[in-house]
Amino acid sequence: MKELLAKQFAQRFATNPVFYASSGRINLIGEHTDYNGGFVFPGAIDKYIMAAINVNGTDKVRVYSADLQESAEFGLQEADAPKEQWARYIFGVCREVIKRGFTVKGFDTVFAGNVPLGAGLSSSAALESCFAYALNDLFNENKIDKFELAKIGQSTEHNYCGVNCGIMDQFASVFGKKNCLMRLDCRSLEYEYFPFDPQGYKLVLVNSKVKHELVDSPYNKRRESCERVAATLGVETLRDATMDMLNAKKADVTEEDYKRAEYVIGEKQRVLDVCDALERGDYETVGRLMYETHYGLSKQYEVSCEELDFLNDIAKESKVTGSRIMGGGFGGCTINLVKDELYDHFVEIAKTRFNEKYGHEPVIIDVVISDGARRCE
Ligand code: GAF
Repeated sequence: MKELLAKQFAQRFATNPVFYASSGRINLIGEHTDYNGGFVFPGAIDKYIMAAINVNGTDKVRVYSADLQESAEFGLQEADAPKEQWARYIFGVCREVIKRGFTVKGFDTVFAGNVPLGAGLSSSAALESCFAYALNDLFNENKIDKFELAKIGQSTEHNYCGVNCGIMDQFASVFGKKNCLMRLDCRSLEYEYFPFDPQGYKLVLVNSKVKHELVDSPYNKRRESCERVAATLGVETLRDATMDMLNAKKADVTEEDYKRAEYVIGEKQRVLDVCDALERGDYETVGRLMYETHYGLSKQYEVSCEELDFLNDIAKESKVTGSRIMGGGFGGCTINLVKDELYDHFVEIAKTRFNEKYGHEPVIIDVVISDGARRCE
């Protein structure tokens, strides 16, 4: 990818760029817990966005997306927001850096990526983190700390892209470390690296190719439900809620909000239980908890879809250790923890049965847990 970007950059801008990259992420467990102050357990992956960048001595940013084969140009004032949705991610990052009192000057850039779009692997966080990291390095002597870089990406989603997301995706993209998952406490922002190398198992993603798009999806509505319940219970976030507290106020929340909160309360404990099980090497328990999460996301939080439920059923029938929908939901992938000896059989069955039912094969994505945001020398 670096060669491709170098070539395209040279054709357009005729100067020597610096290269930066940041990764997409998986999440083993802990879904929709981040904006509830709970725990998540993600890792960065070997699918990333890379950008070639150089300052251009103007007050304009000129961007070329090698994948879309489209360009955009914008200034750095609030009124200069580009009309292209994809360019708003980069504009938003520039604005959020400036709003925090740091420097951004005009630059030229060409970027590309291999994070499948709409699959729930956080291509948008990878893009934001790549540019946040680059602007910190190019213009600010790396004075912005890594958490602030993640928050710059998150605020970009909130203020320029219409998704009221939590911090998980940008955190994973910025902090990712090779062969490690990270348990993040989204309230205190304390985190711990967990080396992840499950002997005898593979992690595989099965992409339903149902388009996952959080902008305009009911994602923000789920968050509002959680905030309503937290307010009714008199707690800041559902992190501080228990099932007893929820049941005591059952009459004061809607049936729908009750189900949403029930899921979140269960899920925040599951993350901790998975971490404990991993430390014991108990993958059967990890897998069982993944299935529980799927059930919760499907029946209580209602962010699954028919195709993903079907893939989950196939996994169960094929004796896959753990399987669940991954990411924000409404499409995208399942994440599966599969014993080595079952892997080929599962992949074959998933492809055949899904194809029979939906007329196309799901895409199998093997992932390697990798480093996060970086300058590529
Ligand atoms: C999306 C969001 F961007 C994350 O913040 C998180 O809430 C996730 O959905 C669900 O766990 O990826």
